[in-house]
Amino acid sequence: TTRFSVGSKSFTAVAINTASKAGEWIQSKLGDFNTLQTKYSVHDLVTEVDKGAETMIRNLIQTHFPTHAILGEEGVEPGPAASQSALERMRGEEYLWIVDPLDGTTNFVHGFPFFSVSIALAHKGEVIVGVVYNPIHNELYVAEKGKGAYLKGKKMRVSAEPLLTDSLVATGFPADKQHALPINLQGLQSLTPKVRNIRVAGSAALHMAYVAAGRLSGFWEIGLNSWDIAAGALLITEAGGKVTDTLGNPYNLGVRNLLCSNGHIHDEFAQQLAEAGATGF
Ligand code: 2AM
Ligand code: CA
Ligand code: CA
Ligand code: CA
Repeated sequence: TTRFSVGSKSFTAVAINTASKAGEWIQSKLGDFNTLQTKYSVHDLVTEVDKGAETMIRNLIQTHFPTHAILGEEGVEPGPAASQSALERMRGEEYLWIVDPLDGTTNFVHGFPFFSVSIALAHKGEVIVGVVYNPIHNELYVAEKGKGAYLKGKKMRVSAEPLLTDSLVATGFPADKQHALPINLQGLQSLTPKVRNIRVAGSAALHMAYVAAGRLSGFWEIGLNSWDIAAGALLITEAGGKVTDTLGNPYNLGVRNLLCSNGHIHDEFAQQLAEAGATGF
């Protein structure tokens, strides 16, 4: 057993293979899915494709690593309380796979081509492998702790922008319309005049991959879950960026109010959110 493998079985190879298979299947189901239900609220959608992709991912991981634990969005009751308690139950596991089978379900449902599969592996609470896959662009983002982050065989590097004013940043409109959304709208109002522009494309994991790839200089969102963030967090740190909560505390699996960036704009970014009273609730 090494840090990244058991015998000849590489954790990273399994993560890559699994994300690819799930992503291709998801893409094949675009415009061709049946069940559509709402979960926690009318804005919280789930399809048979979310569930099918998670089952596929669980089966593949279990085949290779039967002793590892798996935390996946569709294996948890809807809503923030259940999501947090599921993480608290499982975060002490030696090996924990953290899976969002389809990040960007609303986009998938509408045929808006911006969604991803996110798979992370944590060892004793620390993310050691992170993979995000966008099947539409055929872009697979891979990071291993201490070994860098890669896109199509090329090492990724965060953007060099030193100032918020020259930065393209992204956010998400949280599903929690009562608490998180009003706070994020406040943040948006404060940030928009301070940055070059803002994008809100609907997949937290993919936004984070874009920060790692230097296509965005920062991203923040209130009220996310561990499976939205875990893989992207390693992509960004391995690409030289910074991942914290909106108050600037270092990333850990329990972070829900996320701020990530190229590092250079991080303090200015955090300060703007704090001044706007938009760091969370
Ligand atoms: P999802 O598509 O996997 O549900 C968009 O702002 C981001 O918020 C996406 O990453 C999306 O992930 C997530 N999201 C959507 N609905 C959510 C909900 N009800 N609770 C928490 N996160 C949600
Ligand atoms: Ca969801
Ligand atoms: Ca998600
Ligand atoms: Ca999801």
